Amino acid sequence: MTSRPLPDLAAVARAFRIEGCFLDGAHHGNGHINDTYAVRFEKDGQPFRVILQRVNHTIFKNVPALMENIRRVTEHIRAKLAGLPGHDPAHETLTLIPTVDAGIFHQDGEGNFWRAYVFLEGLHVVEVVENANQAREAGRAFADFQKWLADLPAPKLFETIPDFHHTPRRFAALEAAIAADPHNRAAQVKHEIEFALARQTMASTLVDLLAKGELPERITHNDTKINNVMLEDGTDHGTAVIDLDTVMPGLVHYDFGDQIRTSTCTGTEDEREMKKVSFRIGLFEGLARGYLEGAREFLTPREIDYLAFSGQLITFEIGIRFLTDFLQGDIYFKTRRTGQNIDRCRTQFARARAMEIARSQMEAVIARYR
Ligand code: ADP
Ligand code: GN1
Ligand code: MG
Repeated sequence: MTSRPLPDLAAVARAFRIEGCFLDGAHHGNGHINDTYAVRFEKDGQPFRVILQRVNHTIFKNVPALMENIRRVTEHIRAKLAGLPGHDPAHETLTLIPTVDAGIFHQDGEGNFWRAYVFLEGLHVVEVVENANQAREAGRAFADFQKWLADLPAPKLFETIPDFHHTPRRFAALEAAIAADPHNRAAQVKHEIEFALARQTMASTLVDLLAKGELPERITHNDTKINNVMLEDGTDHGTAVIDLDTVMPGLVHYDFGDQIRTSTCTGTEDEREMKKVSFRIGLFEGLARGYLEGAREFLTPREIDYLAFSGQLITFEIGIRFLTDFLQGDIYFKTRRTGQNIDRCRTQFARARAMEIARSQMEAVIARYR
């Protein structure tokens, strides 16, 4: 939005090793968490772009540890791809630009944390999947990402947001928000609260299987929405997985579930006309095919058994997070209008419900590609 003020991007850029003259900068992308800017420079008459990002340090309490995760993950992927024929490390993962004193982030005078990435040119993101090929490409890209990180050397990655996909704790947070109702909003969203409360038993399914050792913990992305993977211009080939703030130990179902949420439905995340929101089995088929093409070789049979279910669970989980944030006065997700979080919640619940209904069809697709 044009009215949002821009920080002094030229001053921020001076903290990084960027060889060129600053031209200008603008807000970039549609993330809900960080502040992202595309900044233009010029060197020897050639313009080029850089991404500057102010990391949300209210949400991410330990930015230095988070940045160390990102350094390790991107260096590991880069080294791995350098040895794999047909791959281009510079385009298939993010590249951090160091600060002038060789650090991986810059802290400004106000305590904000900044990082700089090489701008991934020739690639784009979509906000809503347009066809089954995009779903398949995104699925394969996230599967590759999980595969490439499977042998990341110890130590374990830092947990940047504890219990990020602990659905029962997300549910407990919703119950607390309903009880406190600090903005007197609960009365407006009775149906959504009812929908959520009726599904409490489902919430613990995955964390229980993890606790029992029936599903293995792996390194997962945890925020696999469709605008966190870059597709090649022209071909839509799934290329770089981005937004690495939540890469940490998790279940593959957190990733596949969030991909089902964002890659198999029509309508935007905050669509207000519910008739535009529908689950598309053809898009799910594309996604499942692409994901299993990449992940089949390392998944256990038990993990595959829960892939179809993960869609309804993770979509429900994100729905209750939007509902909780609405009740708490819109303090977590960025919003541009009042009611945006409740619109987001409604689309998630409509999607989750559609997946409940389509469950046996989804299972049949998984059975075909497993
Ligand atoms: P958030 O955590 O707020 O979602 P992201 O890291 O996902 O932030 O970045 C927001 C958007 O900025 C992405 O959806 C993508 O469109 C764009 N983006 C991020 N990093 C790059 C990059 N290195 N090159 C090009 N575009 C990028
Ligand atoms: C946030 O950062 P972004 O916009 O890609 C959120 C995800 C939610 C998503 C819902 C760190 O993702 O967990 O699923 O919004 N990220 C964080 O659109 O909370
Ligand atoms: Mg993002």
